[in-house]
Amino acid sequence: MNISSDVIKRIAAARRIAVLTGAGISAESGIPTFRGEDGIWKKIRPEELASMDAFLKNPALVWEWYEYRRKIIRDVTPNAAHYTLAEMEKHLPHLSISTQNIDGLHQRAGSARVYELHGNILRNRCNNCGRIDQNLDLGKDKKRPTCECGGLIRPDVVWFGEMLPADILDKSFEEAQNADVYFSIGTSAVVYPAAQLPVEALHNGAYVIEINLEPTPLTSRVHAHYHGKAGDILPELWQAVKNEIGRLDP
Ligand code: BV8
Ligand code: ZN
Repeated sequence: MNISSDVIKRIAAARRIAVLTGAGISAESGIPTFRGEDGIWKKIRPEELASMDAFLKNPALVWEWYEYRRKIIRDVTPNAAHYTLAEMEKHLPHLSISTQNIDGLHQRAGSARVYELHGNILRNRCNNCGRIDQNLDLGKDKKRPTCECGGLIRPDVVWFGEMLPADILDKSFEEAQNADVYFSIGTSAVVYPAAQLPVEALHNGAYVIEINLEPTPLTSRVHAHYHGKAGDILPELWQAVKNEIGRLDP
C-alpha cells in the first residue's frame, strides 16, 4: 500500500489523535456490518428493530435480535485493527476512540480511552432510572422485564430517535475539536450525530484520514483516504509511523 510521507509525518508529530470507528473495524472479527454487502440491515430495516417503538410493539423480536447478536459477539475476538489502535494509544502522546460499535472489542484489545457513543450490547439498562443490569439472561423469556422502579429494562444501546449519552457525546466532540489528526475507520458515515465528528475535526483544522472498504459521503472531504480492510491498512500505517519516530529519535 502506498502511504505518503506527509501522512506518516503528520501522525508521528501529532500531539492529539482522535478516532471514530464503526462496524467495519469489527467486520474482520466476524461481526456483520449494518449496510455493507452482507450487512444485517440488508434483510431488516433498522427502525424495525433498533427503536423503542419496535421494542414496545414486539419486545420478543427485539430481544431475540439482541440475543442473536450477543451470541456472535461472545464468540469473537478483537482483530489486528483493534490491537493496533491499542498499541498506538500506548506509544503516542494522546489517542482517544469514539466508537459507534456496541461490541466492546476496543476495550478487549487493550484500548483505555474509549467512548461508546451507541452503548454496549453486553449490558441492559432501565429505561426510567438508568440502572445498569448485567444479567444478560433477562431477555431470554422475551417479555418486557421491569426494574424495581417500574421502568422497562432494555439493551443498553442507543436506538434510532434516542439521544446519545450527553457526557460521552460532549467528550467525543471535544476530542474532535482538539485533534491534530482525526481517523474515521470502518464507518459508512451516515448515522448522526456520530458522523458529524470527523466534520467537526475538519472544521477545527485537523488532518483527517479515512480508512474504509468503500467510499463514503466523507471521502471527498478528507485529506487522505485508504480503501481496503482496516486489519491490513492500520498495522502497515502504524509500522511506517514507528519507523519515522525511530528515525526522529533513534
Ligand atoms: C439522534 C443501534 C436525536 C444499536 C444504531 C435524517 C437525516 C439525518 C439524520 C437523521 C434523519 N432522521 C433521523 C436522523 C437521526 C438518526 C440518523 O442518523 N439516521 C440516519 C440513518 C439517517 N440518528 C439517530 O436517531 C440517533 N439519535 O439523532 O437523537 C434525535 C432524536 C429524535 C429524532 C431525531 C434525532 C441515534 C443513532 C444511533 C442509532 N443506533 N444502532 C445497535 O443495535 O447496534 S445505528 C447503527 O448504525 C449502529 O449503531 C452503527 O454503529 C451505526 C453506524 O453504522 P456503521 O458503524 O457505519 O456501520 P455500516 O455497516 O453502516 O458501515 C460499515 C462500513 O465499514 C461500510 O462502509 C463498509 O464498507 C466498511 N467496512 C466493512 N468491512 C470493513 C470496512 N472498512 C474497513 N475494514 C473492513 N474490514
Ligand atoms: Zn429503574
